[in-house]
Amino acid sequence: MGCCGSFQQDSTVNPEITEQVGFFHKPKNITLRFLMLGGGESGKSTILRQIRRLQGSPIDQAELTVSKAYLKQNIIECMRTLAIQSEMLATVYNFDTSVSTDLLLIRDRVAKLNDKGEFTKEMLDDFHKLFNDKGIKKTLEYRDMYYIMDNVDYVLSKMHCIIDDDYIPTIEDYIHCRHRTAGIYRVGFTMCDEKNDIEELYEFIDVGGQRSERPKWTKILNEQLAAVIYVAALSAYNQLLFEDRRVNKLQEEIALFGKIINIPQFLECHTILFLNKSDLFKQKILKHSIKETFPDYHGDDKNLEVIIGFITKKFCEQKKDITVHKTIYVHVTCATDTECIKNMFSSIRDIVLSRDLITCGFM
Ligand SMILES: Nc1nc2c(ncn2[C@@H]2O[C@H](COP(=O)(O)OP(=O)(O)O)[C@@H](O)[C@H]2O)c(=O)[nH]1
Ligand SMILES: [Mg+2]
Repeated sequence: MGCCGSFQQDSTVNPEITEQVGFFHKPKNITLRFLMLGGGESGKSTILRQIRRLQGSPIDQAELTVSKAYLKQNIIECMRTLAIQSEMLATVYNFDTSVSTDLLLIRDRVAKLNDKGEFTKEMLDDFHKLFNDKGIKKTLEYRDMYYIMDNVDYVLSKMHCIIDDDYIPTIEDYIHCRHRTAGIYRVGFTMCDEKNDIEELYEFIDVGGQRSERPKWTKILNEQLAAVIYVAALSAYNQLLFEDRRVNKLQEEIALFGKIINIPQFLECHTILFLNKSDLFKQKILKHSIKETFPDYHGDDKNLEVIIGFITKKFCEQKKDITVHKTIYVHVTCATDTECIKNMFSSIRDIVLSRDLITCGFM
């Protein structure tokens, strides 16, 4: 792989200097535009942050600083959820999730917090005491029974640093920070091949995934795309949709994929399916059988490979017109793992370049 840089860096190249140093050979341009689609919280923005981190579209200090406010909100929201659920699980299911009596007042205080409010040192004290309580630890173990953000372990393990006034979030913090995407967000960067004769201009389009955000997707249907990247969370197989607690999240992702793959404007571009959150999926499958969601699964409910094959088939069966030849490229990913996204990026680059170079007559 050759050089890379952001679009902004490119526009500052001075043509005179370029000529003096003898770059008479101007690379050909190829634009590769990717549209990232999928339900809310499937991991689209996390994947894009990883790609930016890896491909020289720098994440600057200002962005990291902004993420601090969201990390604080994430911590408050997670602690509030744990406080509410510890009481709920104990009352409704008689689970051993109640906090010790000396923490009852703190639990009630935390259960009433507003995540948009200020994060004070007193709150950190409350969180610290509560988080070390046996009942709250048990509540976290039952996390599949209620909604809590997937970054809960990460943000709570860092709460002491994040509250510090002088602390600037690291790139790793930024990757794990949950901030709901609203609208349409574009990221661009350039790369050259080894011989420096083809300049690849990449553009990734990220969108909000919640039902309320989806009508905005029509604005981008007519863009010239190299590929649609559809991100679905494998770990959602036993979760309910945030927007409608009657709907299974993975079933909704499969149905949504069906709507997207059959849109006529997308028939000409590549379709890449990321089955994401494989780390959470691996842990979960040991405790909850896939048969609870898919009674038509008759295989071994601990065999990851077979289960993933079954889920992949569910997605691929959504293509309605069997006369249209279309390969769906499937990758199992963990968006918080940088190495995994590095391999995935190199493989999607291979997929789109081999076809685009053929159609451009370079091969
Ligand atoms: N453990 C784990 N968490 C993930 C993974 N991908 C995303 N997340 C977390 O899931 C939450 C939602 O991710 P985000 O990228 O905002 O989803 P989006 O709504 O599709 O853009 C965030 O808290 C991420 O840190 C993954 O592969 N594994
Ligand atoms: Mg997002």
